[in-house]
Amino acid sequence: MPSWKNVRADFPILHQQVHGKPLVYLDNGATAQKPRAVIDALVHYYERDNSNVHRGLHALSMRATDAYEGARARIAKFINAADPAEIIFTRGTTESINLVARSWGQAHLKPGDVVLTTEIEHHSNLVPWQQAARASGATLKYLPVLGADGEGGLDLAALDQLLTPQVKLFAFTHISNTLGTIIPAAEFCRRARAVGAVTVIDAAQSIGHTPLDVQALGADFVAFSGHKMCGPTGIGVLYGRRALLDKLAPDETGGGMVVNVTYEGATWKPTPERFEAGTPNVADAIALGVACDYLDALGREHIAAHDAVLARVAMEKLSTLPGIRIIGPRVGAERSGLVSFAFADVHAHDIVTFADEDGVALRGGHHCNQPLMRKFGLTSTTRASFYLYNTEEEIDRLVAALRRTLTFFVGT
Ligand code: 7TS
Repeated sequence: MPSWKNVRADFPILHQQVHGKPLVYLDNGATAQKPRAVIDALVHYYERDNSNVHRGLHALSMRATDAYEGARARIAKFINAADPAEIIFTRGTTESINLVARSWGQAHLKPGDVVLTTEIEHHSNLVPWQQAARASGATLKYLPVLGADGEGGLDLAALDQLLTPQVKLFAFTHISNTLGTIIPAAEFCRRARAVGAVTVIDAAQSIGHTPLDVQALGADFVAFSGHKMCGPTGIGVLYGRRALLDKLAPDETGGGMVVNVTYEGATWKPTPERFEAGTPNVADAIALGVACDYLDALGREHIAAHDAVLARVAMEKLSTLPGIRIIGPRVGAERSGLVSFAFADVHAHDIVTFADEDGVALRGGHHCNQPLMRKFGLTSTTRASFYLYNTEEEIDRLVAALRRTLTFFVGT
């Protein structure tokens, strides 16, 4: 088991004061902080190897190409993809999902087909499917979430009725960014496969927090962002099963993804290059490979256990606050390392502002889950989201900040 206190030393940004108080960073669901190794990889690349990839025969270009393709192989290993060609570099989860929605959607969806998603999706795994359905004439359906606060998880009984042979694609999140619910992704993939539906897993919130094996999950496509797993912003991945990717037309075209171009037309390179038009984000891809090394050295199973402890402690302590409404799984139930809550008389933005004065970074808003918020009769929640460098003492700082806020606004 890693020493979590020592882990903090790897993250330069954590060692600062905010408004005169030591920073407590609890906004990891939005983006995670970067360890020194990842920052160093970026500096090293720009100081020594910066060059365009796949194009030059000079030493720097070859070094950059080797490092870029090495990162692809490293990430394939990180998620146990069968083949590095199944890793397509994108800007992040949002772009990865859009790529599938446009490329796969255009080729496969027609009127009468159903795209199935769930009521708990982030807008990035919802709006692209609305667009794909609109463009193709397919129907979009939602697997409901149970309970007035989503505490019942997704409705597994409804899944039987909804997963008909008309369903061509089932897109769902692995971990909800607002509820903290962990979805039984392997079971969903198995049930989707039984009706011939392609699966898309939004792994934005799970990739850096729990072991993820695309083959064990049986997923067709998996989307994630580097910045939520200690990697840089601006880089993410679309994993796709080779057999599916090889049949898929590229979404973006241009330099780097073509074999032969005439004035009349062009032919595409094989997977994955044909999905990476233009100069790729070389530096950030390389640094993402280093983030994989960093997380694997700690052990993602240990990170998941650490998250679970922090979630349990936070749930126990937060539930003692007067008037708190916690959404998602109840105290004692399995949840990921994030907790969203609301108070009837205090707006989330006031909570976040007060907590910030105490050095505690939280997120308040709809968390890109507007339809879900509306279903719960809320416009916003406050969210504390934990990661490997957070401690139980920081949860005490969070609770103290919330008590101060409540005293100011409601006098309790
Ligand atoms: N899917 C989920 C489940 C997410 O939590 C997010 C980002 C995305 C997709 C989009 O990822 P991106 O890297 O392409 O932006 N979630 C959040 C959040 O909860 N607060 O800020 C960003």
